[in-house]
Amino acid sequence: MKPLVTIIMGSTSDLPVLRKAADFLEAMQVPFEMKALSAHRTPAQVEDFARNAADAGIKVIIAAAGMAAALPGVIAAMTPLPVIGVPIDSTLQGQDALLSIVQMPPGIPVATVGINAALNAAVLAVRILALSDADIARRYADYCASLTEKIVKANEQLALITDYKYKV
Ligand code: RP5
Repeated sequence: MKPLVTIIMGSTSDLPVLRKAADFLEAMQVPFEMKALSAHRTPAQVEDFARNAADAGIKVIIAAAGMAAALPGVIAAMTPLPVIGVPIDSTLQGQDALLSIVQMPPGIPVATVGINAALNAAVLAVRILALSDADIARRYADYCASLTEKIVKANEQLALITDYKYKV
C-alpha cells in the first residue's frame, strides 16, 4: 500500500494535534505516512522529501508546525502538490504559526486551516482525493451524512427539554 497523503510535522511535540488528522484518514481508508522534519533543524531532509513527494505517488501534503512555522511554505516552494498547513499552538496561542503559514507570497499557496485544526486539514485532503477516487468520495459522503444525522439527533434532544415555562 503506497501512501497518498503525507502528514509532516515540525516536531513530534506536534503529534497530539496531528492525531486527529491521522484518525480521519484511517477512518476514510486513505493510505498515509507520518514524518517529523523541521525546516530549521533538518532543512536538507525537508528538501529531499518535498522534491520527491510527487514522484513517490503522494497526492496531498498536510504540513504542521508551531512558532516561526516555515515548514508548510518551504515544502510548498519545492513541490507542485497541494499543501495544507496546520498552525500549531506552541507559543502565542498559535497566532505566530498562523501568520507564518497563511501569509505566503503570490504563486506559492498553502491552504491554511485553523490553529490546531488538524481534522479539517484531513477533511480537505480527503475532498481533494475524492475528486478522482469514487470509493473515497463515497466514504466521504457517508461521513457528511453522519454529520447531518448528528445535528438532527441533537435537535430531537433539544425538543425533549420541557423544564422551561416559556420554551415553546
Ligand atoms: C516547531 O517548533 C515545531 O513544529 C513545534 O511546534 C515547535 C517546538 O518544537 P520542539 O521544541 O517541541 O521540538 O518547529
